[in-house]
Amino acid sequence: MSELKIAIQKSGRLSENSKTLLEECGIKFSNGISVLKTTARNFPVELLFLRDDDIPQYVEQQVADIGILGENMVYEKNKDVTIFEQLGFAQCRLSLAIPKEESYKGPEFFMNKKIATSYPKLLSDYLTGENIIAEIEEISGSVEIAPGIGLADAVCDIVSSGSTLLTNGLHEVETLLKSQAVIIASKKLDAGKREI
Ligand code: PRT
Ligand code: ZN
Repeated sequence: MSELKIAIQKSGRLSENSKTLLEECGIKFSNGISVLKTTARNFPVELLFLRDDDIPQYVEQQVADIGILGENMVYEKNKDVTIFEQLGFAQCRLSLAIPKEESYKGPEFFMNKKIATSYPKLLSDYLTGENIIAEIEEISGSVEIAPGIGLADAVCDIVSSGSTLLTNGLHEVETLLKSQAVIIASKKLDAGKREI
C-alpha cells in the first residue's frame, strides 16, 4: 500500500500535541528543526510539517491525506475536506471584542464600523447573518493592537484565556465559533488508507 501522508503544523500551538498524538499511535519519526518532510521509521507514513493555514488546501489537493489543525482554520479556509475526529486540545473561540469603555447592546454596534481580523470569511459570514454592514480590515497577526493604534474600531480574533484582550483594553462581546484541534481528511481519501 502507498504511504499515508499526514500534515501537521511545523511550529506553533498545535505542533507538540500533534506530534505526541502520532507518537501515542506508535508512529516513530525523527524531526529536526528544518525538516519539512520525514518518513516514519516503522509505518508506511510520511509526515509533512506545514503552516496551519496551508493544511486545508494541501489536504483538498491530496498532497496530504489527512491533517491536524484547528477547526477555526478549517472553516475559514472552507476547502473540500471532511472533519474526521475532534481531538480535544487547542480549545479556543473566535470572538468579537471592542474597547472596554464602549457599551454594547448587540451586533448593531458593528454597523459601519471597521473590524480587524485574520478570519475574514468567518467574520463576513457572521456579519451577513446579522445583516450588518461593516468594513473588514484583514491583518495576519497582533490583531488585538488594532483599536489601540487607530487601525480599527473592533477585533475578531481567537481567544483562549482572555488575557490578551484584557491587556489591550478590549472586552469580548460575541462568540462566533468554538474551536479545538481536529483531524481532517480529503473527501477522496481511498478506503484502504481510511482504515489505517
Ligand atoms: O505559523 P503558523 O501559521 O503555522 O501558526 P499560527 O501562528 O497561525 O497559529 P498558532 O500556532 O498561533 O495557533 C494555531 C491554532 O491554535 C489556532 O488556529 C487555534 O486553533 C489554536 N489556538 C488555541 C490558538 C489559541 N489557542 C490562542 N490563544 N491560536 C491563537 N491564539 C492566540 C490568539 O490569536 C491571541 O493573539 O493567542 C492570543 C489569545 O490568547 P489568550 O490566552 O490571551 O486569550
Ligand atoms: Zn497560521
